[in-house]
Amino acid sequence: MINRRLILVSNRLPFRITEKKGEIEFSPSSGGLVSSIKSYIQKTNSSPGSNKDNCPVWIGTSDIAEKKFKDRLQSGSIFYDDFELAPVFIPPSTKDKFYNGFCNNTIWPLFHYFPSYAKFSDNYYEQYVKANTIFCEKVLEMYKPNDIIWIHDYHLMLLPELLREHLPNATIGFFLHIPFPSFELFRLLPSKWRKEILNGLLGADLLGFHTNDYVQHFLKSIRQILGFENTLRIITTPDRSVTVDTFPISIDYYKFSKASTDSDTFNERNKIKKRLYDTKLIISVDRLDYAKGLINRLESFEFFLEKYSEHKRKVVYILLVVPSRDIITKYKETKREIEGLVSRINGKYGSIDWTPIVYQYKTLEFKKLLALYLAADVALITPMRDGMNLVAKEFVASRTDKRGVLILSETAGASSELGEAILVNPTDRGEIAGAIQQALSMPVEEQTTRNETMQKRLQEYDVMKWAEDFISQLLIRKEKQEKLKVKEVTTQIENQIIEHYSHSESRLIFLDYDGTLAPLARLPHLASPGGELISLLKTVGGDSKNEIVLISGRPMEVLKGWFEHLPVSLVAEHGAFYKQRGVDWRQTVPVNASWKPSIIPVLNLFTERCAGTFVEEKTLSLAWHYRNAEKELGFLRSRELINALVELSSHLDFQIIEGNKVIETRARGIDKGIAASLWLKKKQHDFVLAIGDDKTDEDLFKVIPTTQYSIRVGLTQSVAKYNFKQQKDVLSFLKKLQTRKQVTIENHITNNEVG
Ligand code: GDG
Repeated sequence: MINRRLILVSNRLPFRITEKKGEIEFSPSSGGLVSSIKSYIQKTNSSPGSNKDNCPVWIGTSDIAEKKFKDRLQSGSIFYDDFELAPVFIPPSTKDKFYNGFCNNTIWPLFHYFPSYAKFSDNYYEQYVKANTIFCEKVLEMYKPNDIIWIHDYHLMLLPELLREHLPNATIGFFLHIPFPSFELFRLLPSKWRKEILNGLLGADLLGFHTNDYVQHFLKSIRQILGFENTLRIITTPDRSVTVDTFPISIDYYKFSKASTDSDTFNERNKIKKRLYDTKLIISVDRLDYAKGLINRLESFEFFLEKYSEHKRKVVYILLVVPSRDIITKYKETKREIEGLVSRINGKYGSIDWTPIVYQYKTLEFKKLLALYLAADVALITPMRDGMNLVAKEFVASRTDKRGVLILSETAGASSELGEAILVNPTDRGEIAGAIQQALSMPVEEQTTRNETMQKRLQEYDVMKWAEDFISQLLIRKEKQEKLKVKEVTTQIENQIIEHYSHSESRLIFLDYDGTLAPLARLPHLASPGGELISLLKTVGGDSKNEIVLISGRPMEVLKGWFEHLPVSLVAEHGAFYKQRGVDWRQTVPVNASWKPSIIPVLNLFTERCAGTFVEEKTLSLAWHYRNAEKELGFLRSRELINALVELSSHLDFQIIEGNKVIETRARGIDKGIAASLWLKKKQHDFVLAIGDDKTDEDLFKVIPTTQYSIRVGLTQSVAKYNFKQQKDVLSFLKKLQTRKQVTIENHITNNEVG
């Protein structure tokens, strides 16, 4: 049970807000989001609704004038339907360019794969920034420590980061209700905007998308544009980690499944059935939008009437289009086109007693909408692109009679969960016509089986579960993120480690080489150890209580040449080979290197394509270095190389590791952690320390006991306990460790002598 307040932020407040006789009136929303949050609050709060301090806050705009709201607000906050409502007011000059401009004339078409409809206007973007800033101010005004902030949708993609700047520790989630497009489309946004949008989103702790495809598209854009790597679905930025995951939104299943038991709804359904007599009914319900595929759908229906002419006079298509954004030119044009097509098809095929398409451009009362779902034989939902599409889910859920066939576009997010529908390509008129024919003649048993399976799935993950899942994941991720936070080594921490070191008898110290003991060099051979380091290793390694392990990605030969004469043990190739002090080299675990010949040509190709890069071949790994390439090109090629390698890694036995300006491939089953465990298991040590600077050292840090010490060089997020600011801090710390020990011993001796 958590009793943390929830702040929801969306472009619009999710209630109907009207003005009657100068007074503002609220009426309930039929949207699933409100009921899901209410259900979540009931489940998680000990006293839902009764405690106004803890009731969820909803921040958003409304069409009611600011002055009216202000009059109402003078009497305190607005509480409605168990929510505290906090209206945001965006000046008209900003609102139009923000909402109709950037949101719906740039982002919406681009994210729905209509790039040619997208307008790229600086002024639109400026107003988008401004509107997000106004939202930010409102959230800051409402925010209380410990609140959970959940931001919704493409209107507010800059808001997470704007908030993060003011509230560095806040818990912030973001959910995108529309598709996240492939990188090739996203990159069409001007550089500044696309970077700012991605950085804006990364201000959140958890980012939710409807489908795995959208998650993958987003991760690729992050890699290509910002250069931040991800491990599975966790993105590592220089100072934080952000989780990206799939949360397919759903509906209030119960509300729709009980529809048929409501007498008004059922009477309405019967009225429709009676009017149609024995004519079959096809329905569709969409907001007016070119992305909903209405034009292709109408053409497909026409094609159906032509090709399967036996259905003429035996089928009616009710096309319900809900008014939306009709001041935007493309929407106006779509409406005109729909109306032209409807009238042409009706004119061509209709007769006095039969109109093939019944077109309505309006919003239906909720019960009438349900009646339509219940009366339909076929629901024809064929968007060109749709984040999810709730109508498809609502239709299936409402059919407790298990009848009715759903035809659904494969490009709607909902198709990932509704595989028992007849899935179609929304551009393929022949396929859609065939699907209508198949649906109209589908045996009742088959309809029942398909619907039952889909209903079960929808019931299991309804919108209540969706909200619960998102919020609980957000809290879990936040907790994990805290553990990864950068914690710089302070004098106090240094002293504590030195103190522990001084009083220990058996010490194990793992030290990475490049970037840790020596600064990173332009070329690997230029980073040879200097005299100061060699003498330090001699002293520290020469202490009989110490076992020093130099653990590096370098090949055996290099480590041999540089360190074999010193009192240290060595680990080469990220753990593939090791050499215990005074003993010969050994291979850590038997692994397979048969993948190498397939990878070498790929790396060579990238070397040819990018001047200054080179391939380093080791026994069980290959490294492509791009430190000396032109910065932008090197980075771009490194992203392309990762993508090429990711594909190959699905059928070859190697893993990809991204280091500092190097992409490395190495045999699966070896890492620095596995090698370090050999030492940790061999003997009990009362002091363990590991220092490293790179991603590959994270495996090492993970195996260091929690009571001991791990330090990552650089103020980067890490599983290591602490961070050093820079490489040169390592040597000075090692020196302090050594000297302090001597000082302590000397003091001890002196004190004894005096005593
Ligand atoms: C966006 C994404 C994603 C429709 N007509 C009437 C009416 N509706 C209700 C439906 C449904 C909702 O409106 C439409 O939801 P969709 O999901 O189909 O589409 P968008 O509005 O584009 O929503 C979409 C969604 O966000 C959620 O994340 O699925 O992909 O584009 O609930 O029932 N309701 C009433 N009368 C109508 O005439 N009462």
